[in-house]
Amino acid sequence: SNSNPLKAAAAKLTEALSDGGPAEGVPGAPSPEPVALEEATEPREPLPPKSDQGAPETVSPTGQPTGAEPARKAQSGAYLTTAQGTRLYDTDHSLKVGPRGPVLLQDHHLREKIMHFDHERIPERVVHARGSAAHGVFQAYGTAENVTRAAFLRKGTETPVFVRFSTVLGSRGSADTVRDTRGFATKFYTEEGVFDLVGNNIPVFFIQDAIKFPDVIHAGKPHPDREIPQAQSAHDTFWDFVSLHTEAQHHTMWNMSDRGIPRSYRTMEGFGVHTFRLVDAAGGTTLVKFHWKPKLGVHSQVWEEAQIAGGVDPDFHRRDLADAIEAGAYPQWELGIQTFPDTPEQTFEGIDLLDPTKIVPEELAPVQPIGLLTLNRNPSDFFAETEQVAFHVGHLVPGIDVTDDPLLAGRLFSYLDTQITRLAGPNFNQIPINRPHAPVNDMLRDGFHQQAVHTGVAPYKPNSLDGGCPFFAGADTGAFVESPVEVPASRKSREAPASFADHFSQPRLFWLSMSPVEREHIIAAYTFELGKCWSNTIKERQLKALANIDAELCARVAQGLGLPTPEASQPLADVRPSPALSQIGQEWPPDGRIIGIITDGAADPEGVRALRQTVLDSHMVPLVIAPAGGKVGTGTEAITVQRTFATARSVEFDALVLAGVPAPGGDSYGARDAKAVEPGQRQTGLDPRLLLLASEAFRHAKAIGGWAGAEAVLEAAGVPASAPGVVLADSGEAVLTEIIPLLARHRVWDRFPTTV
Ligand code: HDE
Repeated sequence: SNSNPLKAAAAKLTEALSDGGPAEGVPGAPSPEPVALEEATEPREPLPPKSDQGAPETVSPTGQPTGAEPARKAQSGAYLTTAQGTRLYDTDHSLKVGPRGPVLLQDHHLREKIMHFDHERIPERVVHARGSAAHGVFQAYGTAENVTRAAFLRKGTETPVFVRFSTVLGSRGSADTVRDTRGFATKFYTEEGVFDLVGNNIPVFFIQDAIKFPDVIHAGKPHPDREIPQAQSAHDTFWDFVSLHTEAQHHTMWNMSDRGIPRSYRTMEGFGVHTFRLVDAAGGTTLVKFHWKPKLGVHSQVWEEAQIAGGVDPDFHRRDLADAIEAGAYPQWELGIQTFPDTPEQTFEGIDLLDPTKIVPEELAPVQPIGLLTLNRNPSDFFAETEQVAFHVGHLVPGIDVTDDPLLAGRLFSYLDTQITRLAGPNFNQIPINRPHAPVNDMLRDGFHQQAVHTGVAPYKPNSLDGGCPFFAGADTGAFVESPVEVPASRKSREAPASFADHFSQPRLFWLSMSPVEREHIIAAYTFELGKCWSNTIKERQLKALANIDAELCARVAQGLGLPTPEASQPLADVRPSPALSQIGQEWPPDGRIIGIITDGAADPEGVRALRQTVLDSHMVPLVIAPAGGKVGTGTEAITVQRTFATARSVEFDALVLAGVPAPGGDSYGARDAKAVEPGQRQTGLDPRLLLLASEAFRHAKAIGGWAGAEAVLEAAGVPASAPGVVLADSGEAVLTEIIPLLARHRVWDRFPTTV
């Protein structure tokens, strides 16, 4: 109504000021009274502990509330303000001389707004740039109490956690669905300080010594001249390196297996990779490997799905994680440990525990569950939380210590160092997501982005001016005490132990542990990736490495590449397979699986509604798919269409159920949108997008079915009623009853033709 914006703003301001403006409470606990210095040269009684740096002063040095509660600082009050808190009346027009300019340099709001924008980006992580995260809780079973004194592993203890999943090679904006290793990093905010378990979804690594990390990453990243390909290993430099540097063959084999293309972050295992050393209350030590076991089982995409999802939904995993948490389907993992006696050799059954390219098969050392992780809250600010979280393998708590794995040693340096560039200074531990929940009383001072307003005059030890504060803890008062491990005397050298020289026995163990379908996938993956290489020398060299792993694997890949099959250059290792490595064979709860319910919008709306409810009652997620958006059914019973033939793609669904068709040959699923019909598909009279949905789901070995006339539609899509995992019944619920046991094994594996 008031056309003059200045006047309107002034009126608003007057109104706000007259009633004191909206109430803006300053949250946070009051900080302890500052201690006045009485006599600077006199030692005094010990000071009370300094306020926790983890919660910066809510009172400024001048005694005013600072509004320092970080999460809300930027968003308090009803009015738009400058960064200095001055209220604004316009943010759409720069200050000009008249409506056509010129723009005035004195426009402080314009300059502040643009200056801040210009600096909004921080460097992405040099590896693991693409990720997503969630908050949760870790509940300890108490089963590790006999091997570690870590307080957060005591029975019943609940510890807040923040978990970030990631791919390794791609940039921050790259697709989730690429073939790659996945990061699985967990920050435990324990009462004894932060413990970070910075793991991957693959239990071995490409290299045995940290000094090779820049080499493997330079080889895996896009080619330096054209910067392609993005986020994947299917290129010459990667295969050049791993074929020359054969200790990478084991990790590469896992990448080429289904583990390289997870179905979801919720269905990945996690591994600490290195061997760690646990310390019990009496100082006794045990060597361990950490495992995360997903409650929903380990499931992967098939390669064609991953490729399609990369195009239609590059955020496939990010969306899945956030949606599941929002829906209340909280993902869970059990933390487990494999334990080994801490002998001077640090080997177990002949396996060098300090070699990060080796696993210890679960059949030799079972994984013992020690606690449960539940992710139950999505971040509210991606940048503040997911992007700024800083993990570090050196964030350890009493009871958990490192070993001499040379890869781990390099990581212990790297994870602090990298934050100096990424988070621009040494005070990244004060960023809210990185703050310990335990009291912090360090003597680190100053530096860029210092948030704390410290008290006291003596940030050094020993001191008398601060009464000797702060004091040392002992092992009995929760100090982190390194276990006094003996280091055998030797001479300095740049060399690896002889046990690190075996590069082929474990990739062979992995290969032999796979089911026939999984072997087919591995062959196809090597053939695809090497087929993307340009240099025959590199392909031939990688085939020679495969020849040392398995003759059949090598021959099949060579055949796909059109190259001769080389002979093995050394005898093949005599290994016993580890059935635990296969993803196929076990059964898992169907919880959280996504069931697509296809309806033409007209036929049997009551049946669709009932099926949808049954899916929900079975702890799964129904998505109703119809030719167009809107509602199915009428009145209060109507249900919302969540995907249309234009937006649905098979990769999203774990199973598809097709609602009945009124009469055989009826046109209810007919192609209404003539433009959607592709040449050659017109003759069926059915919408080609529907046929694609069904045929893809069938090809990817998903359970598929329908009721009351669905058979004809499925036949037209090339889905024979007699094929395994095709369920036809009288009602949607009857179909679902038969589909649930199929989902337990994730896919209808019998549908894959296998030749190995
Ligand atoms: Fe990392 N790694 N890494 N890495 N890593 C980083 O730290 C590094 C390794 C892993 O979600 C960086 O903050 C070196 C193994 C995860 O924020 C950097 C070596 C394993 C994440 C770094 C390794 C990992 C990282 C990049 C060889 C599995 C993402 C940004 C010695 C056990 C954490 C950052 C997140 C991130 C260095 C090897 C897992 C540069 C030098 C082995 C999950 O510090």
